[in-house]
Amino acid sequence: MDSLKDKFKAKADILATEIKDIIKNNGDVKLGEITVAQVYQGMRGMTGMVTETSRLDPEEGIRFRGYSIPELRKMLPKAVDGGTEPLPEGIFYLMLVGEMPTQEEISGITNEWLKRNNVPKHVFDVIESLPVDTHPMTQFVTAIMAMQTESVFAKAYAKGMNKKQYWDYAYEDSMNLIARLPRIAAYIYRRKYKNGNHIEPDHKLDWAANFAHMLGFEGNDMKRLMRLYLTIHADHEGGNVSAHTTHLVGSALSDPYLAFAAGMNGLAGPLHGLANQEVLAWIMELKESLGGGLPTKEQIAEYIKKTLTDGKVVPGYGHAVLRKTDPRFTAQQDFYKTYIKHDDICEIVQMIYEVAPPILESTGKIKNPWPNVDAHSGALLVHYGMHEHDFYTVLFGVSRALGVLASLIWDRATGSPIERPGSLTTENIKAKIKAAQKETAK
Ligand code: CMX
Repeated sequence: MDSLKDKFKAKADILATEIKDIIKNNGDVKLGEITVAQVYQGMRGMTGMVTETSRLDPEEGIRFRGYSIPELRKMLPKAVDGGTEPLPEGIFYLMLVGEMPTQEEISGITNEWLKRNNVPKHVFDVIESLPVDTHPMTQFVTAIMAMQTESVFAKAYAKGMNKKQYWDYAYEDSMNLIARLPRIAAYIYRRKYKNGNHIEPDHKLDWAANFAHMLGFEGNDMKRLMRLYLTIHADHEGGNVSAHTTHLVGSALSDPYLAFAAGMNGLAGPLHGLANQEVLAWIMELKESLGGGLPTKEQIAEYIKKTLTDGKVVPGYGHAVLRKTDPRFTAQQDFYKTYIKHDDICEIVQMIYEVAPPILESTGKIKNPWPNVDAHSGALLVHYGMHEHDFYTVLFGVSRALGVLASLIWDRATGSPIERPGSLTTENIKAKIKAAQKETAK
């Protein structure tokens, strides 16, 4: 067993027993009440699942195992060659075992992923069978599905697997998947935008730097950005569409390939991960409509108002849980100020940040007028030369694998059951409202 797996097993045995005790002794403790509005409106604020890897506070933003993003940027191990941003290997380790990793433990994961990164040829063949202009997220999901042939979980289950072994095979599949995703993503990028001129992995590089290399970006800048990018997009507690879908599909004991591909289909939606592509397209449309250059704040305000009157959303703004500026936005803003200092698109992102919130607030219905993670990411990518907006969600997906697969391993280790919430018809709800009104009239 590798040392991460050993460590996980030790922690999982303790927590699985604890969870059994909690359910047995305190299973009837109430965690909240469910309202009619919550049932109709996307289950907002309704606690309905357990996710060990991270927790989202509406006012403060995400904490991974208790650590905020600024803390993680300081504390997680960096690349030994003078890296200044955390290595995503570290956030995975932290999410999986709940401890801050040492530099040595990080190198262990880098090496483990390098060992596992070979993508079977048929996966590339399947990608090649799609029209080259197929959206990169569709190519990505198709490739993950094609790679399901490699699932050790599915094979072991078919042979007859004891429940106690689920986590072990889920771990193996997850580690293999994470190791291979950058290669697949880079292949799609080079196929679609670089005439199929592919770049082999460099076995001397860490996971994020190797990804930048395979995408075709040499030098420190993109490597540093990828390390930050792949760290901060990794997880956002369990209820977001990609995490929840992975958890839900995995709850049917669908293997990690099937579960993760399902999650990625959710990430490809414009209200979730695709918003990073939308933001850039929206900014470029504004720039082009004004003939290039920097717009004024008045022009930005007008553009936002027009977006709203056209019945569209302002991409990169708002959130289902957050009620403040997303700390993942702030981390990218800080990255811009530290390493880039001047860039037109990043300046437009800043100007939108000043102009948009009061306009969104004035609609009286948008609960969070502040920017989310997607409001900034594209501007940094464009600065370093990645102009292909429709690829951005794939980068998000590669990172999101770290969180949702760490959670999936936990699900299998703690015996998390098939998910099956109840539902009502509107007739049922009307009857319940009537009964409640009768009760208060008494
Ligand atoms: N622009 C315009 N209208 C918005 C808006 C925005 N940025 N954010 C919310 N609204 C609207 C909603 O569409 C809704 O309108 P209706 O009542 O007409 O249906 C109303 O305001 C209330 O919505 P809410 O409760 O504030 O927000 P939700 O929890 O329903 O939705 C989200 C959250 C993220 C889908 C929404 O804010 C949005 O569409 N934002 C733009 C897309 C985006 O940036 N998504 C990325 C989110 C982060 C991620 O997952 O990656």
